[in-house]
Amino acid sequence: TTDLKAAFMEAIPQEMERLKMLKKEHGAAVLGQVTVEQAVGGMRGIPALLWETSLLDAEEGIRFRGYSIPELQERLPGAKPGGEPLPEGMLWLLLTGQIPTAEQAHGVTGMLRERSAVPAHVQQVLAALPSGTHPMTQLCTAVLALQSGSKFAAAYDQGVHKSKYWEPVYEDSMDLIAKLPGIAAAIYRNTYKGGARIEPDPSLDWAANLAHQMGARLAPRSDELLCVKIASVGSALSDPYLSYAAGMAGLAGPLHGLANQETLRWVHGVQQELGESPTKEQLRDYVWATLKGGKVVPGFGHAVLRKTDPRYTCLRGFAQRHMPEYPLFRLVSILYEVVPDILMQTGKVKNPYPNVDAHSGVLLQYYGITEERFYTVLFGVSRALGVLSQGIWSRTLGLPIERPKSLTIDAMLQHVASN
Ligand code: AMX
Repeated sequence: TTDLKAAFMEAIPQEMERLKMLKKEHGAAVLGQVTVEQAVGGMRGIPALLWETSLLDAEEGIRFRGYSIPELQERLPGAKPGGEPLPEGMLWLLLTGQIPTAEQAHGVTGMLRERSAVPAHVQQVLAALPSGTHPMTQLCTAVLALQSGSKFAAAYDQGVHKSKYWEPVYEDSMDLIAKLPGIAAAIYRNTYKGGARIEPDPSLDWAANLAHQMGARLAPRSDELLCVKIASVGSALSDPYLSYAAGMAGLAGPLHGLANQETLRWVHGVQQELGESPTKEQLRDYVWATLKGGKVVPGFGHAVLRKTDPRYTCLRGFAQRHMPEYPLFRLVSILYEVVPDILMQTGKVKNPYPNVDAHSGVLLQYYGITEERFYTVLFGVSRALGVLSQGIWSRTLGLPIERPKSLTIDAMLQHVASN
C-alpha cells in the first residue's frame, strides 16, 4: 500500500500484543533506581517513559526505529535520486517501523498536500500580532488557533470510545504536519517580508514547499537543506494541537531549541570582534571570556549525549559538500577544534562536544535565511514529525496520563534518614 494510514493500521495489532506481553511478563522488573541527585537535577537519566519512535544513546546519538542518521541518509528515498531523504519517508518510518519505498514516500507527500491549506482565521491571528513578536511565540499562537479544528477534541466531546482515540489523533497529527510549512512561511513573511504571502506550489514536496513559500531569493539547494534539517526529529504528548504547542513553548527556551538562534548571535559576535579569520589563540580567549561572563557557549554540550551530536556531523557533511570555503563554516570548524578542550578544562561540563545547534544556523545563513530569530521555528516544524508520530502511538497503545511524583526537601531527608 502507498496509504500511510493503512500501513499504520497494519502495524497496530503486533505492537499492542508486544505491550501487553511486556506488562504481563515483566511488569515488576526494575528499570533503574532514582537518586536524590536525579530528583533535584531535572530527572536526568531516569528511565521512566515508553517511547517507540526513537532512542537516544549517550555515546552514539539518536536512532529512529533502530536506524542511525547516516543509515537513514543511505536508505530513505530522496526527493531526487541520491538526494537528501524526504521527511515524508521519515514520517512513514516513524509510524510504521518500515523503511518506505519512493512511491510510499510520495504517497505521503500527496496526502499532506491535500491537508495543507491554512485556515484564514489563523492567518488573521498571525497578522494581528505585534511585528516584534518572537517567531516561536507566533508558532505556538498559530497552532493553538488551529486547535479549534481538532478532530480529537470533537470526537472526545461526542464521547468516542477510548479504543478509537488513535484515529482522530492520527487525523489531527497529519493535518497539523501538513499545515506547518504554510504556518512557518506565514510567520517568516509577516515578520521579515512585509506580510505578502506566496501560494504553495502543488508540484513540490513538503519541505520544498516550505522553502518555496518562505520566499523567492533562496539559493538552489535550500530545499534540500530543509530536507536535511527537517529529518532531524525529536520529543512531547496528548490533543495534538495543545500538546505540540506546549512542546514548542519548551523548545523556545535558550538552553533547548533557542540555542539555534543563540549560536548564530554568538558566532556573529566572534566575527564582529575578531574579524573573518581569527586565530585559535584569539578564539580561545573569546570562549574563556564568555565562560567568565557567566554565560554558556551555545551549541556545545548536551544533557544526554556524551559525543559529538550525529546531527551536527550530518550538517557538517552537508557543508563540506556544498560550501567548504564559506567563511562562517570555516569559523564553525575551527570552533570545533577549540571549544571542547576549553569546556573540558572547566572540569564540570559533562559533554564538551557540539550539538546540532552549533551548525544549523550557519547553513541557513549560507542559503539566505539570515533572520536567526526564525531558526527555532524550522527546528519546531521538523520536530512535529517525531513528536506527533509518538503521540499517535501513545493514544493507540492507550498509555495512561503521565504523573511523575514530586518530593519536598523534607520528604527526601526523611527518606534518607529512614534508610
Ligand atoms: N557552556 C558553558 N557551560 C556549560 C556548557 C556550555 N556549552 N554546557 C554545560 N555547561 C555547564 C552547565 O551550565 C553546568 O554548570 P553549573 O554546574 O555551573 O550549573 C555544568 O556545565 C554541568 O552541566 P552538564 O551536566 O554538562 O549539562 P546539562 O545537562 O546541565 O545541560 C545543556 C545541557 C545542553 C543545557 C548545556 O550543555 C548547555 O547549556 N549548552 C549550551 C546551550 C545549548 O547548546 N543548548 C542546545 C542543546 C541541544 C538542544 O536541545 N537543542
